[in-house]
Amino acid sequence: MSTRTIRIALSKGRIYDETAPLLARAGIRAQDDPESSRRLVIATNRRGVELIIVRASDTPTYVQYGGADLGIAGRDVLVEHGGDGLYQPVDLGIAACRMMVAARKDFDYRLAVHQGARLRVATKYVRAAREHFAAKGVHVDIIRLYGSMELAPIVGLAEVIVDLVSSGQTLRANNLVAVEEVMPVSARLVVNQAALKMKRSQLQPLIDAFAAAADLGRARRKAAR
Ligand code: PRT
Ligand code: MG
Repeated sequence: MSTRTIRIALSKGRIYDETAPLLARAGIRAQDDPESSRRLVIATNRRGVELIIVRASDTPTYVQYGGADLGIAGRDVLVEHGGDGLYQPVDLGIAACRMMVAARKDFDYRLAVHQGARLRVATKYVRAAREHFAAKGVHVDIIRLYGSMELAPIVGLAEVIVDLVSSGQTLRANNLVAVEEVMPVSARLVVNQAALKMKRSQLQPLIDAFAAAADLGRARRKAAR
């Protein structure tokens, strides 16, 4: 059987930083550093395996339409995308954080919810936010932003935000507090469903290698705690 090139879609920054060790454990090393290179297609030490560098929120789209066979994307990004055409076989446990509802310290979120107040919610996670508040029976007006959500409650654009929190420093620096969890977030391996059928013999070993590398990473993090 002829071998076809396998493309893996990744974003720079924390996804690449935390994926590189998993790739290394799977025997894959990038020939250029995506952080410093301007190349968007990066060869690896493995013939027939290349990395493509995309915007984090574009990863599921590249994989859905077959621009890449595999990709690594945060659960936050996958929920907003919807997951059509994607198989999600492995939670890699990397780039972990929590999606939270946050508000100004002087805003009584519980009371507002209890009183049935209509809340303005500023977020780039429109779908996740809508589903979260609908499940709680809270009426909301979603205000879509593309970044710096923390500013919205400060200037009165919204009562609350839905954003990712890891250390909590960004919230603290802006006098905001997390009031509720929307979901825990970590990065998942995603696979193009059609590619998995057509290139199963090439893709399955890679998927298995990612799963084993993720298990090892999880065991190491557990031992370090
Ligand atoms: O920057 P760009 O618009 O290209 O995309 P992106 O911001 O989605 O990409 P990137 O590389 O910043 O994040 C990629 C993925 O990392 C996200 O999709 C998440 O799944 C995951 N991740 C894990 C995070 C964080 N932790 C995180 N803390 N993504 C973003 N943040 C941001 C958060 O939005 C907030 O502004 O960091 C800030 C809070 O951090 P703390 O430490 O101050 O709490
Ligand atoms: Mg970012």
